[in-house]
Amino acid sequence: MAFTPLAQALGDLEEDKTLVLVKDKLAKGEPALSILEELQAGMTLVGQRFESGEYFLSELIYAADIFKKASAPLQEGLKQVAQTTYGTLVLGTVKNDIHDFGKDIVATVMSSNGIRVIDLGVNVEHERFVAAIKEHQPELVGMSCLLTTAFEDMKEAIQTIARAGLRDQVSILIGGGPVDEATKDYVGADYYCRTAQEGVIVAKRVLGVD
Ligand code: B12
Repeated sequence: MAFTPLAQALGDLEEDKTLVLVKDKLAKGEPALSILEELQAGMTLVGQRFESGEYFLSELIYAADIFKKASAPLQEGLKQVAQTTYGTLVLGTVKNDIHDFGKDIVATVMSSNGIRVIDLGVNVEHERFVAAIKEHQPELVGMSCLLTTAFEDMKEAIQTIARAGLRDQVSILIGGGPVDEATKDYVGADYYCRTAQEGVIVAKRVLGVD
């Protein structure tokens, strides 16, 4: 896979270069979402290097730190003031998983597109999804999951929603690094979304918004 210079700089843990490239792109008027996609690709590269043993946990933590700094100036660009509220999304990172960058971006981008977000945070117990559905009556539930070891938890969370008799009332969207279509089928979700933006497209389709 070929990486853009920005993705490569983040993948190589070149903090200064990453921050300068983001600044330049913003100054040139590149959309925040496309800059974010490059940063997401950079984190994929970090993940690959971690998996292959080239990077250790300290590098993973450093990459997270660079990502946080690099994505901070994008927040303004990601936020638009939505005029209307089309529906509600209950969102959380599943039990046993504490990754939250992706989830937070989903929350920002969904809110900017007129979807009210109830953010349950990370390491969300299955029953908390159920309680939030009962309380907020959302049309959509979003689950973020970055660990294959937590797929089982995601499946269990969806089964818990089903056992509570609430499954037919919500569309369940899932996403996160190692998640794909096969995961969606395995855990019994309705939609797999590769990016937050894809999530918005799916959410609007479910809500009947053009
Ligand atoms: C940064 C990072 C960390 C940081 C997290 C910081 C934080 N606050 O989130 C730290 C260092 C804490 C960390 C810890 C660990 N990590 Co980690 N981490 C990563 C890394 C490098 C990047 C993740 C990230 O932030 N990406 C950037 C964001 C923007 O992308 P994203 O999350 O994918 O989200 C986007 C889309 O996927 C989508 N999306 C995401 N969720 C959802 C949900 C919905 C509803 C929708 C619509 C869309 C959507 O929208 C987002 C924006 O477009 C990944 C590698 C990777 N390829 O993902 C490994 C990775 C996820 N980690 C991994 C591992 C193993 C761990 C640890 C177990 C390491 C350890 N030995 O302790 C721990 C686990 C802790 C735990 N219990 O959760 C592995 C998981 C392997 C596997 N197959 O399960 C990975 C894949 C690295 C690898 N290749 O080996 N990690």
